Formats: sequence, structure tokens, C-alpha cells
Amino acid sequence: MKLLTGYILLQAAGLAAALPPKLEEFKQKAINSGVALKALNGIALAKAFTKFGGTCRPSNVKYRREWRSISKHDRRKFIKAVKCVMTKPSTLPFGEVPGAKSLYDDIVWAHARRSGLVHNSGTFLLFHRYYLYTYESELANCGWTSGLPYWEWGLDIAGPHLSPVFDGTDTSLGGDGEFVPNRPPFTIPFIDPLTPEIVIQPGTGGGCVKTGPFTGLEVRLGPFNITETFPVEPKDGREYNPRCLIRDLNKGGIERWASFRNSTELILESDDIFEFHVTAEGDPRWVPQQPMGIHGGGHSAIGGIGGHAGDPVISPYDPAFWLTHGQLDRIYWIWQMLDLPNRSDVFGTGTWLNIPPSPNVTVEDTLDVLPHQPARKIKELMNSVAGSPFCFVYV
Ligand SMILES: *[C@@H]1O[C@H](CO)[C@@H](O)[C@H](O)[C@H]1NC(C)=O
Ligand SMILES: *[C@@H]1O[C@H](CO)[C@@H](O)[C@H](O)[C@H]1NC(C)=O
Ligand SMILES: *[C@@H]1O[C@H](CO)[C@@H](O)[C@H](O)[C@H]1NC(C)=O
Ligand SMILES: *[C@@H]1O[C@H](CO)[C@@H](O)[C@H](O)[C@H]1NC(C)=O
Ligand SMILES: [Cu+2]
Repeated sequence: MKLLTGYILLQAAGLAAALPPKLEEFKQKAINSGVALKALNGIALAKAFTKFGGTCRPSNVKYRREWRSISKHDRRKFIKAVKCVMTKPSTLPFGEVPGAKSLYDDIVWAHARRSGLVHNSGTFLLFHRYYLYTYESELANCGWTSGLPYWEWGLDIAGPHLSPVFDGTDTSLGGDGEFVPNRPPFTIPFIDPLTPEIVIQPGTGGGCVKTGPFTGLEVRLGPFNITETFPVEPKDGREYNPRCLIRDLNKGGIERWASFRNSTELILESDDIFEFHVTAEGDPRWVPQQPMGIHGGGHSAIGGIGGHAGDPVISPYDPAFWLTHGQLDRIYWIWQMLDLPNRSDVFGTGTWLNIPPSPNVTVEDTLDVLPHQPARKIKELMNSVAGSPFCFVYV
């Protein structure tokens, strides 16, 4: 690790003032194969090492790694920590969410209660960053003190069912759901009549996850009535409603929206937070032709409860949610770190698709992840190595 740090610092000295690279600087082959994205991650990392603040420094920064670059021994250790979070009792006030039995349920609820405020809104990227941090902190209390792993979708364009993330062994997050034949395609309805309907063909699963460490995982909260959830805290869905974890691995989600090319172009072609955010999230108001984005693409590669094909409000029930959102945050992080001073802003209002209308979010506004993390100003959450509270980088 010392060697790595020294190398990064050396690079940082040369790169600190460099302008962000442009699309033309990379060959199409490098973009499609992931070579370009890896290089961009390297530059972002070097630049991040010039941005330390607070108590965050090279000696205590957490390295968030791709699942494949974590040893099998450590993957088992990570899975053990996840199970520990799933075993710890709920700490929510008695009766508030009767279905929440474990700390993991509490964390799922933390997403559900804010769902109508933090999707297709100005807080989307940073709420989810803070949310990942919440989980990473609880994993640390359970013995996993390294960075939260992420899943590079581009590596699995041939099919997520072939991925070490989902191969069903004890070093994976479990296999695909049981195959359910003859399912109709899933169609995303759009508000704007001019947008094309997005049709997602069923993937290779569709049923309960029956292999790997999370076999028998009990999904308890939900389903939530989305009409009610947006924009207020949902009233229904809080009861104990035990059922299995459903997955539907689907390479179409990666091919169409979350390939190396899609992630790399997003980074290189977004000049400001408006472009980056609305493209990444596929906000139908601004990019009606591409209403999925890498975010929707990453989710639909998991499908079922893990994806928007299921119940997006409780998508964190799938242990793979965290790796998919880790990848989204990584792409955002790379984009930011290439030019952090100019990329520390927010775009959008405070409600889902601005329903009901709300003021523009500003960096002086606050975000929380109740009851786990206190309200913090959005501007404090911009820099992942500012120590306020973040102290992580992606490698
Ligand atoms: C969801 O909530 C809305 C608004 O309260 C209501 O009109 C609708 O009937 C509910 N749907 C279901 C399936 O309960
Ligand atoms: C995503 O990339 C693939 C190639 O990997 C391309 O065919 C597809 O059109 C891209 N999608 C978007 C939304 O740009
Ligand atoms: C980024 O910010 C610097 C000053 O911090 C400025 O000189 C530069 O022109 C900005 N670049 C862009 C692309 O806005
Ligand atoms: C909110 O942001 C939009 C887009 O940047 C801008 O056009 C609009 O004027 C802002 N509204 C207010 C009230 O500042
Ligand atoms: Cu979410």
C-alpha cells in the first residue's frame, strides 16, 4: 500500500493542474474495452490525492475496489460483515416500521422514506453517496474496515450470470434468480408522450435467488405504493411481509445503457453537473431519448427487486445494490475528480421530477440518512477525501 501511495503522489504532482481529458484523446477501441475508463480512474485517483482535508489522509483513506480485485478470502470476510448487518436488531423507534427486524431493514427503510425526494432530483447523486457511506460505516462496525466494493458493469457485458459477482459460489453475492419462463417484457411508461417506450426483455432469472451466501434472505418491507411514496414518506409497506429476494440478471441492461462506452462517454462528454446528472440518471425531462442512463442500466442488469423492473424503493434489499450504486458513484467520482473545483455543484429541485414543484437544491442545503447519519451540508459531501465525513477513493 505504501508503494501505491508513493506512486499516486508522484503522479498527482504532475496532474494536479491538468485539464480534463477529451473524448478525441481516446481511440474507440480503448473506450469500448475499458482501457480508457481505467486510465481516467487513474488520473482521478492521482488528482484526489491533492484534495485531502480534515482528518482524511493517505494513511487512512479507504480504497473502494472492484469485486474481482478483492481476494476470495476478503470477499468471504465482506459477505460475513453483510450478514452481520442483516443479523443485528433494528433500532428504529418501536412501532414506526413494524416490518423492520434488522439493522439491514432499517437501512432499506432509510432509502424508502426518502425515495420521492432523492430520485430525479438535485440530491440524487449525493444522497446515494451518503447512503453508501452509511452502509460502509455499518459494515466497518461488523468487521469490514476496507472500502465498499463496486461492480464494474462493463466487465460483464457478456452476461452478469457469468460474473464472479453472481456465480452463486460462496465468494459471490449469490446467483441468478430461478428461471421463470414465459414472462412478458417490462415496459417503462413515460410521462412525456413524445418519449419512446422502453421495453426491457426478461433476463435469465426472474425467481428467487437459490444459490450462494444470501439464499433464504428475507425481504420484509414493501411493496411500496409509488404514488404514495412520492414525495412523502410512505405510509404503507411498513408491515412485516416476508418473501424471497428476486433477481433477474440481464445483460441487456449493460449492453444498452451501462457498457464501458456508455460510462466513458458520460465522463468525457459532460461539461457540467447538469449534463452529467441528467444523463447518468436518464431524467426523462431533459434526455427524453435516453431515459435510462447508466443508473437505470446498472439496476436493470440485476432486475427484479434489485432493479427498476421490481420495486425501486426497496432495491437496497439486494446485496448487489451497493455494488451497482458503488459503480455509479465511482463514475461520478471520476468525473468530479478530473476537475473538482468546477464540478462541485448540484442541478435540480428537491422533489422527484419536480412533483410537487420545489425550489432548486443548493450546496447550502442539507442531506441526512436517518437515523444513521446526521444532516450535513451538501457542499461537505462533494469531495470524497475532505473528511467531512468522507474518506474514500476508487481504484
Ligand atoms: C396507491 O396510492 C394512491 C394514492 O393514495 C391510490 O390512489 C392508489 O389506489 C394506491 N394503489 C394501490 C395499488 O394501493
Ligand atoms: C451504450 O453503448 C453501446 C455500445 O457499448 C451502444 O450500442 C449504445 O447505443 C450506448 N447507449 C447509449 C444510451 O449511448
Ligand atoms: C475551471 O476552473 C478554473 C479556475 O478554478 C478556471 O480557470 C477554468 O477555466 C475552469 N474550467 C472550466 C472548463 O470551466
Ligand atoms: C433553478 O435552476 C434552473 C436551472 O439552472 C434555472 O433556470 C432557474 O432560474 C432556477 N430557479 C431559481 C428560482 O433560481
Ligand atoms: Cu435510490
